[in-house]
Amino acid sequence: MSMTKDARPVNDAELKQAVEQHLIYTLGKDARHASVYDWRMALSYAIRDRIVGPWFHATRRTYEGQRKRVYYLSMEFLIGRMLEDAMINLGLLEASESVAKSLGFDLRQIIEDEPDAALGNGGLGRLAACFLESLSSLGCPAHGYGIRYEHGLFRQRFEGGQQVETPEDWLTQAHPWEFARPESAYEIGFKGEAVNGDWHPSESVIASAYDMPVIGWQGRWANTLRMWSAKPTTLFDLERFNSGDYAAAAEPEALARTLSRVLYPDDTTYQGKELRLKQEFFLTSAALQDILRRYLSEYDDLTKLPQKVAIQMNDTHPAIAGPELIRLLTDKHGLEWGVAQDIARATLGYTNHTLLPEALERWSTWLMGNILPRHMQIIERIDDDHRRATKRPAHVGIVRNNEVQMGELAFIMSHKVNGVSALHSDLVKKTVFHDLNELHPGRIINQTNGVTPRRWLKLANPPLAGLISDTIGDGWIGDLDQLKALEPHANDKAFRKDFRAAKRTNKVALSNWVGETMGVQINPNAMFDVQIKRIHEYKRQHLNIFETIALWHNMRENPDAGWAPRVKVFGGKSAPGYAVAKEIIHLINDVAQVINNDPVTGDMLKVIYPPNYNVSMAERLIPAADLSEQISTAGKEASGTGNMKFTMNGALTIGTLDGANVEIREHVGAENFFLFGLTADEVIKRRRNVRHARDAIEASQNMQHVLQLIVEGRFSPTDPDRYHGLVDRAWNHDHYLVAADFEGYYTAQRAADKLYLDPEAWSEQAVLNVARSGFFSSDRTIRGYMADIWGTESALDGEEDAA
Ligand code: F58
Repeated sequence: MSMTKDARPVNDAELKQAVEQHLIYTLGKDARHASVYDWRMALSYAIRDRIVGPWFHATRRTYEGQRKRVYYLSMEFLIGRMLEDAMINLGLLEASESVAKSLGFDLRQIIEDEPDAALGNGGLGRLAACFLESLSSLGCPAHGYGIRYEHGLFRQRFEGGQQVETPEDWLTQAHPWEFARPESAYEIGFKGEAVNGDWHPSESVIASAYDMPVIGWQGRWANTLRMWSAKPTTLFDLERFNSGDYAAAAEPEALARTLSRVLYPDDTTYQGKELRLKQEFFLTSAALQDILRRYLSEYDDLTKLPQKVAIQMNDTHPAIAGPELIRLLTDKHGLEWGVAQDIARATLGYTNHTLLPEALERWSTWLMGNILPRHMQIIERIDDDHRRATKRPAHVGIVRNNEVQMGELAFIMSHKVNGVSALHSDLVKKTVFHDLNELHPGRIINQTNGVTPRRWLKLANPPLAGLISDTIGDGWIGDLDQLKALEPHANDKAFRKDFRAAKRTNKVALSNWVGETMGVQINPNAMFDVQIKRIHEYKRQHLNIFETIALWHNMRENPDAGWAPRVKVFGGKSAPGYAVAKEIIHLINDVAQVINNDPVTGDMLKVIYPPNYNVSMAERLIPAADLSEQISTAGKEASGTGNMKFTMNGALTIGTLDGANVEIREHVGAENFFLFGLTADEVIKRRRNVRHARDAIEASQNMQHVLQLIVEGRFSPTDPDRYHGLVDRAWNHDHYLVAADFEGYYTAQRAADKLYLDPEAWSEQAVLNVARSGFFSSDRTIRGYMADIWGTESALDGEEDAA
């Protein structure tokens, strides 16, 4: 039995009754004819009912205490499935299991029937989802604001080894976790003319709200994720409809809905995409109008806004928030320009997630002026004020080369700017914002990313979570630093045996799934070596597949050399327009085809690439991993968060000194981490030698074999020229220094082999990785944001008695 905030005890019988009632009265189904979907909906509604109490309670407490609220604006929330997460945080998993048994449905099947909400591309979107969960677990009053995309990230299939994209349709079925709020609707304008602060948009849509409650650990607090859906201002043209022109009659609706139809899947380049800019403004303006409406329902003095409101911009995607907030404060609420600018700055914070020049947002002044004419005026004035106030060098500024630099705009309009790992924040100061940092010392700070241990350890890895709780109690779930208490158990033989058994359970489960879904048999005794993330040249999946080819070649040359058996697992999607990344996918699949059918290497080496990597697949793969691949070119991966999930789940890392790998290694101990590769400084120096790749390849027999095998068509026998371009780039345009790092990587992999062959030594190191991973909880990260950026406190502190 568990107790939630609405003080209604939930026992098995009550939950069972609630499920039955929903089945009958919400779904209108007779239990005899109920499908998996029906049971899932009935259980979801029954669980959702238990969230509503804590949700109302949290809202009331926030109003009553006149508490400061955090607003997290993000174009992406990669939340994944909700049901299991909610059951776990409410302590209702066991009760649900017993209800499933007595009603005759399979709980696992129900859980897996839920579509995976993929409203994000990768790390940035998943971080936002972990943050929401931690904000609720910590009792920090907060709202997430996002877009309710009808279609999340595309589905990935492989045809002949190549990525094919199809639309994702998570909203085709009813979505039981949301509440439509048609009364919360705002008009969002575009285009038209702006004269003397008077903007008359020539187009407009309605942003209509849908709320999802986000329940925290133990059901003590719940916040809201509010997502906007675009609706037309006029439903349809009745006159045209009556005259029989049905397509034209529906035009206004179709045009408006386009705005929230699809998530942008491109994480490489920013073409001048009008729709993307409109989406960004749509989210931002709706959120700001909603924030001001809520503030004014409680207070009347807008100059005190920063005392009650903190707004965080997740990357520059909502960076139009600076100008939009100024516009609302001046044009709509009559504040003075200077006052409005100060209020906006004191309210806004900006998180930077990338240094890649091609991913830094900029919009042509023409496009900005066309779509948002009033904002273009405001941006120019902000820029002028800044120029005058700072006497900055001529090359610094928001508007440069007829483009609006969104990073500069976000920086100048924020009181704090943060990077997402220690190394990244340092590089932010030294590179993209070097000059602005000198003009505004102290504005850039670091907040190293984290992940929620509820989803990424307790939910994803029941065998290990159970073992940990049996050993040190379950306080770690809400306070991950308590994992430290596992440290002494690292040299306890009996504990290590149990630890290996937990890992093995996960590996067997994964092997069965791979067998069933892909028809490939893998050996659970082999080392599971996993690289899962978006496919990108800087993340260097090609370094990994090159090493796989070298290993295969050397195994064949010398089969009895005592190799450690391996399964190389890849997962991830390429941006649809990113040809080089797609070529890497093709190569991995081609190599898998050859290696998996080679009788010489047999069980010693397999390559697995399950299609359509998403949050749910990560929950399957990470707990089963022995080795975590974090091999980006140093200086390129802002932080990484997958790296933290693997560490928490007892995988050892093979990685470069990049992003949060640096801090992971410091925490777990250098001796428990397979390090290789150039440092960020060395990368820059090495690139100055135009022959860096050629020199490295000429010095590496392994690299020569790999490139030779590829170029002679060994993995593409029906199309031997397929990878000539790829091999040419490896020799001549190796921007990400694959060749320079190859031998170091190969050697580190052999050190991993050696350790793997000694299970006692391997598991001792793996236990230490888990025990020392407490720092990487997103609870710690959120506490940092609360203290250093938002100035907010937990509403749960001192609430123990009331709980
Ligand atoms: C990621 N960025 C970083 N961007 O690459 C990763 O190192 C970091 O851990 C993570 O953010 C969280 O801080 C990322 O995922 C995107 O997906 C953008 C989507 C929109 C277009 C530009 C890239």
